[in-house]
Amino acid sequence: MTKLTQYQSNPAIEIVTGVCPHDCPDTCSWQVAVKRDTGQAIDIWGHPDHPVTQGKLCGKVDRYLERTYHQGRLTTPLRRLGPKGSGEFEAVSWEEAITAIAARLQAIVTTDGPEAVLPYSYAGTMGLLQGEGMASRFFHKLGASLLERTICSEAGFEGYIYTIGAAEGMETEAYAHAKLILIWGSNTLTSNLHLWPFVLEARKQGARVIVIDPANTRTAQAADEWIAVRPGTDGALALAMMHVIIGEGLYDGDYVERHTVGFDALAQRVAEWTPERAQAITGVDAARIRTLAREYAGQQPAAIRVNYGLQRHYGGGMAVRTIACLPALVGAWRRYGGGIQLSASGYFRHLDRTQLYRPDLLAGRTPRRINMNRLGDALSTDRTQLAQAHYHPRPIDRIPAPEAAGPLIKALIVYNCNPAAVCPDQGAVRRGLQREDLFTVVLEQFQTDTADYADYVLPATTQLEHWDILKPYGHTHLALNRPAIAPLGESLPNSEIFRRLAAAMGYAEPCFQEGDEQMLRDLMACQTHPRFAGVTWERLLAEGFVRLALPQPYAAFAEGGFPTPSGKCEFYSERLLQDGYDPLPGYTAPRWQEASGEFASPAQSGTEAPTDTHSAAQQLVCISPPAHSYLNSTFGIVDRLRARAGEPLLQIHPQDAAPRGILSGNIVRVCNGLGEVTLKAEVTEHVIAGTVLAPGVWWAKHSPDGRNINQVTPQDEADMGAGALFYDVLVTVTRAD
Ligand SMILES: Nc1nc2c(c(=O)[nH]1)N[C@H]1C(S)=C(S)[C@@H](COP(=O)(O)OP(=O)(O)OC[C@H]3O[C@@H](n4cnc5c(=O)[nH]c(N)nc54)[C@H](O)[C@@H]3O)O[C@H]1N2
Ligand SMILES: Nc1nc2c(c(=O)[nH]1)N[C@H]1C(S)=C(S)[C@@H](COP(=O)(O)OP(=O)(O)OC[C@H]3O[C@@H](n4cnc5c(=O)[nH]c(N)nc54)[C@H](O)[C@@H]3O)O[C@H]1N2
Ligand SMILES: [Mo]
Repeated sequence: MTKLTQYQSNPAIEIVTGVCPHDCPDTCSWQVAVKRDTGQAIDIWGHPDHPVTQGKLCGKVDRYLERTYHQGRLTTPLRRLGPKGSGEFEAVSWEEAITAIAARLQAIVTTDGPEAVLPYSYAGTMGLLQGEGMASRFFHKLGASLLERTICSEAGFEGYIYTIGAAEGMETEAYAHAKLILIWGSNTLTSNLHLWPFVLEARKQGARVIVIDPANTRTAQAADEWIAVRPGTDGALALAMMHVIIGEGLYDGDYVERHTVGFDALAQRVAEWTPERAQAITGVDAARIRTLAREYAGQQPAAIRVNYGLQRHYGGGMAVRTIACLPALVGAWRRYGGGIQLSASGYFRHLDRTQLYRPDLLAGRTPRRINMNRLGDALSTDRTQLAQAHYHPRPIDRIPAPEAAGPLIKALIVYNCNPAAVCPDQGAVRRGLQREDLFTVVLEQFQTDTADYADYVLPATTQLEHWDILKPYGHTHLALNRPAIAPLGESLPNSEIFRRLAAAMGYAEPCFQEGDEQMLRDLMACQTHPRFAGVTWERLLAEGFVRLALPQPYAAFAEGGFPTPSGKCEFYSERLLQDGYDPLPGYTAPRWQEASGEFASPAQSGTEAPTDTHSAAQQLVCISPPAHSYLNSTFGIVDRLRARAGEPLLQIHPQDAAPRGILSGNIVRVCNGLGEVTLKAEVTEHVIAGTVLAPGVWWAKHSPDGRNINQVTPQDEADMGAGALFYDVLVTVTRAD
């Protein structure tokens, strides 16, 4: 008996349909069982009818009730008592908190100008309403600095768009029809679980599944083969695959002719990319690169699932841009089950959000744009650093002169985000948050690392307690979230908190009085793009989730029609050239490789593998991909999940552990010029030699010395989109005892 049938027959139970708010491609629809008499949620499960959720939640969101009813939930507004960072607060009323915050913001606007206020948010909820819905209206009216939300996917996203035109591609369901699946820079079983059943289905029909990753992840272990690649070198691998595919005439001449631009230039470019040259860079055997290229070209339809792991390096944009050329070269798009998916978010790019966000409230002002990855710089009182924090994603974009950087940030309003734990260069972020002249407000469900630095903490509702609409990035079903329970304590939805702040600031526009349901209904009513035909508020209310109006099955680009300027898949991109890049696929080395002197010149065509010195002094590349039981820092509070995650670890290969005298269980110090962190070593061959892996993201305050791995990650930008370099890090590892 399913949970649904079990509860359906019980008149004391109401079943409420909602959707997971978290930053994950799967965006699962769920059902919640609520006791009618007490209004308490007692159970939660995946929606059985959702074609991607298929009735199952992940091991984290399975625990969503534990998180919601956790004793650590914030239930009242708090005002800081102790020093910043100490976590000492007293409870105050909403009235008092809102009045004080509005007064302080008004004062800052008067003395420093509205750009001295910085909103800081990411994807604690991906909801359109509780994400930026009312918040955007508020900050647009204020004229605050604009935040460029670059922390996750921007480098790869931009790279992909140069080649394909938009973040569109294979639909998740199509993977079941592939003959070969390359999972490239993604740990599907951890971070995109609901893709896996489709992969298994393909496998049942004989497909081979290959994982390309520096770590032998659970996904790599479950696959047919693990191809171990050095971090940040995937572009070289893809170039060598194209070398073989073109050199051996394995490409699809007809598809190339009709649906791509720049083949001749591409052929010339990859001619120099022999597998031997790629071997020296990537660590992947040249013979294996050859057979991989042949398999990939020959096993059609061939599918690639590329994700964000490989673009958290300098050169990550170019790497994704290069990999995205592969399907068109071999004509993989022709058949359902072939192609590539980075993200499905592009399918929602026609969702009109102008009425929701109201950019017109800027009233002609063009506030500076701040790169969220450079929060440390943005909060600095040094104007050169503040200037660095201005968004400058492309080579043609300029950093302003220090005197033109604008006012110092005097107020930081954080919601849906935990920057003190998740941002690069934690030391710099904390120095900023410590500033006595910085006024910090944090909207949160829990007393996070960031909330510890707040002047005011405002208690926010969870997904069980508010309305929203979610736009997924791993499939094409828009979903509605209905509140299942009343807000806990005095907590309020983000939307209501910004509504109250707007009122206290004296903002008179009627849009600041609109209620949540009305905002969502209006959002759906104003959609005009054909993809939203039939995707209505009424259907969302009745069905919970609705697929975009796309054909089903949907074989994207089977007949070309790429949303690029040329309408074709762009091997050669004029737009890249205009933006200051190489217009052709190429290899942009990661920072660690340049810094360590390996392959300083990408043009050199060495055939030797790098000399592995294995000395204790040798620096190692440090990557910190998601821990299985966590979702960034969101589930760090849930005791059972924290117990499952164990302790903050550093996985290190035996060849690197031995010269340092490191054994499993030893405490190790991981440091570089930015900072240091103490972790427990796990000696394992599941990560390649020369690379260490620290699963993230732990709450800093749950870590031994109150710091996490972001002590050693840099603020520097990737080659595209001003993306983060979380995995392009060199560290020294030593025993701490
Ligand atoms: N359980 C869980 N699920 C999550 C998250 C979480 O924290 N926990 N986070 C969510 C979020 S915000 C996001 S953005 C997505 C993240 O989704 P992904 O970006 O797909 O993240 P991972 O699944 O960790 O995959 C990254 C993989 O890339 C590998 N990798 C690192 N560097 C390189 C490289 O240079 N080349 C290659 N080929 N591989 C590399 C890592 O070892 C890791 O196995 O997942 C979402 N889902
Ligand atoms: N070293 C390292 N650092 C990383 C990464 C990595 O792989 N390695 N991954 C990066 C990536 S991909 C991402 S996306 C970022 C994610 O960074 P964040 O967006 O900060 O994500 P979380 O850490 O999950 O924190 C989200 C916070 O939002 C809160 N929240 C959830 N819902 C609501 C709500 O409705 N209202 C309010 N007010 N708050 C809410 C949660 O309680 C939680 O504290 O981290 C990045 N940091
Ligand atoms: Mo992310």
